Amino acid sequence: VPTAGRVELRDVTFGYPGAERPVLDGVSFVAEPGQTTAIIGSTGAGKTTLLSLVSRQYDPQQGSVAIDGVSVSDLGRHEMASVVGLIPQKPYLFSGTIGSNLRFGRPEATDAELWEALRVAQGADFVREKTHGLDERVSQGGTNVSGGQRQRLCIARALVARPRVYLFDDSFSALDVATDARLREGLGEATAGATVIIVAQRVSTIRSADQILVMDGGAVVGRGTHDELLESNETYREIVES
Ligand code: M5T
Ligand code: MG
Repeated sequence: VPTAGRVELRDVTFGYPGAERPVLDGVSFVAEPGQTTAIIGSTGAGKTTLLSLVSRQYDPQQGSVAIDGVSVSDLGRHEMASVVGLIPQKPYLFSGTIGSNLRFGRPEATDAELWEALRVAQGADFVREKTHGLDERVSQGGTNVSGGQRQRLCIARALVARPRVYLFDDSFSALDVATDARLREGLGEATAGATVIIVAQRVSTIRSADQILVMDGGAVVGRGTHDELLESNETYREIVES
């Protein structure tokens, strides 16, 4: 279990190529190993964009993004895969088998490790029901895996890779409350010691976080625990009470 993965953003400004206005403006925060940082904010606030900078799909125009003191721009693609596990808001699969998808970040993983990750991700049952199990073929646009199953496979894929940093982009909002609770309980154990950053909508997901960042219009407009923010932050109250 990793015990490092400190994420630090310093004064990050970013705009998409060709756009006139930046989407992120002066964002700074630290996410510590062993802790969960939740990010909350209205649609278009820049949450997904923020995660794409941490996973280095883009580089900021200003400021820095570092993991354990190393700028992510100094990490190679292969290295990046073992440092950061992103579970995207729109989960995707590669053409291949379920097993090859799960092994993407760590080709040497055993079948037992894949099943354990599937168990935690609440995906073992539906894979077991497939005729070919881990060898069942899936494709990018395939319909033999539902949206929710796709999401669980992406969570399992991240777990198999054992990264230092997990980025969950709205991975739990579509789950029913019971599955959500079961999944996050298992994840708590499986990701212990790593840095966990969760973009979330549900109060039950957010309130147990060690730190909550409130985003609005590309800026961090509040940070603290649930109780602290309820007390002090109007934007947080509006989001939580809506
Ligand atoms: C923030 C724009 C988007 C919005 C702003 C991903 C993406 C976003 N945008 C682009 O121009 N190009 C892109 O590829 O950036 O968008 P976000 O970061 O996706 O916001 P969010 O994750 O907080 O929103 P949501 O709806 O997921 O809660 O102006 O148009
Ligand atoms: Mg988003």
